[in-house]
Amino acid sequence: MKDSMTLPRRHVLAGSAAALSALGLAGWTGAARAQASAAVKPLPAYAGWKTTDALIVHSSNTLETRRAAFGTSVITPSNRLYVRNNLPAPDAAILDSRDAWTVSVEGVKNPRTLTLAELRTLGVETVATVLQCSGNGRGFFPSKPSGTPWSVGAAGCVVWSGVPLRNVVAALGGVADGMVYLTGTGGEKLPEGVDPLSVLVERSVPVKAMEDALLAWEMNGEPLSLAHGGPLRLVVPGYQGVNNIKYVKRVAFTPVQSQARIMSHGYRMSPPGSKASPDQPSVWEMGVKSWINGPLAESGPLKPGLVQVHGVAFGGTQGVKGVEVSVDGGKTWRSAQLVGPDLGRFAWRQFVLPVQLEAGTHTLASRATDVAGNVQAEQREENLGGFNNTSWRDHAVTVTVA
Ligand SMILES: Nc1nc2c(c(=O)[nH]1)N[C@H]1C(S)=C(S)[C@@H](COP(=O)(O)O)O[C@H]1N2
Ligand SMILES: [Mo]
Repeated sequence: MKDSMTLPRRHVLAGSAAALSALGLAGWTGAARAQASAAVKPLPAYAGWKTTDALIVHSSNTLETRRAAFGTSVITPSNRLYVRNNLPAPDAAILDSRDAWTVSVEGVKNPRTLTLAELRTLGVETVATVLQCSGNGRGFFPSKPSGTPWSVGAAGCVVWSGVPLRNVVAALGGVADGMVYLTGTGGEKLPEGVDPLSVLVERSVPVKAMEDALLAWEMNGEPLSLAHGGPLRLVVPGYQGVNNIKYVKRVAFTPVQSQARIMSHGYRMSPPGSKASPDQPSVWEMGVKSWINGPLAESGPLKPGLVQVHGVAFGGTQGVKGVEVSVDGGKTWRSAQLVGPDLGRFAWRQFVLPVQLEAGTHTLASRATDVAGNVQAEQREENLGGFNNTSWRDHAVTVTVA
């Protein structure tokens, strides 16, 4: 571990004891160990500032927060937050002059292109939100849908600062008549030789989402990083990650949904065995969900006695009313305590329940209820893409006490 103080961590970690212990493989030997060590991929350059041992690198465009790395301080530190890019991240040069970044606002009475400098004059608001990929929990689908097999770590709770979109819209005369959707377009350079609509990151959400939306330039107290959409991001609180458009270049109020493939066919709740199509529900608002972040099996056997079962719970666009915890695989439940600051209805709440665990194997589960009375589902809703997994059963953890 000493070496890692003097050398960049990501070079040292590949194949090192630290990397294996981060994987929970400290006790492994031989072929399994060699294989696991080969599987430790370095962080991609645009996210090289992140904490290597807090993250699982699925690919250069998909980084997942380890379940044990969320901590218990509500906010997910930026250097531990997951990353998901559908296209390669833009060149870092787009951050060289942040204030000169432009966004075109269309489908309003007086459409216009504004610079980030101009946006800063229109207002500032701060909101804490759960940012979660709609594929979070896909790894629990027995049907093995294609796409990253995320466990729980394609999510985090972060604080955004920026201008409320409704302020911008008001300054431009209001939404034009007949508009039904709020459509955001990403500013990535598109690969050549392909139909732009097949790769463009452009998403539509119902126009009512404008009320809570921000054009954000700051995350967790720092100028927005390239990895998370800097210099400017459309944040749609309570909506699945894909609707939170990074490097946003265009915000349009539109009568119809975007024709981009990522909207028309991607991220649809397609029944198993069907084909994705635009008439199926899109992944928009997040459902009520919770999971346990400790204790976890990967930390090794627990000692008999008092254990603090803790985790996170959120309700999408609704606040969390309560969380129950089961230590017998869902047969019986007890109310956990919500702890830590309440950062509003779009943030997650931490919960904790002290329990006595005797020697044996225990399946721990959590089940959240939102303020509207919606209870976290027991079972996932099967679908082709492995989206919207809120199943408390899938998210249960089994620990050994010895
Ligand atoms: N411009 C743009 N915005 C995007 C994406 C993208 O590829 N390009 N990915 C989306 C998806 S699928 C998710 S889950 C979130 C991920 O946000 P993060 O990388 O900041 O964690 O960004 C969304 N916004
Ligand atoms: Mo996503």
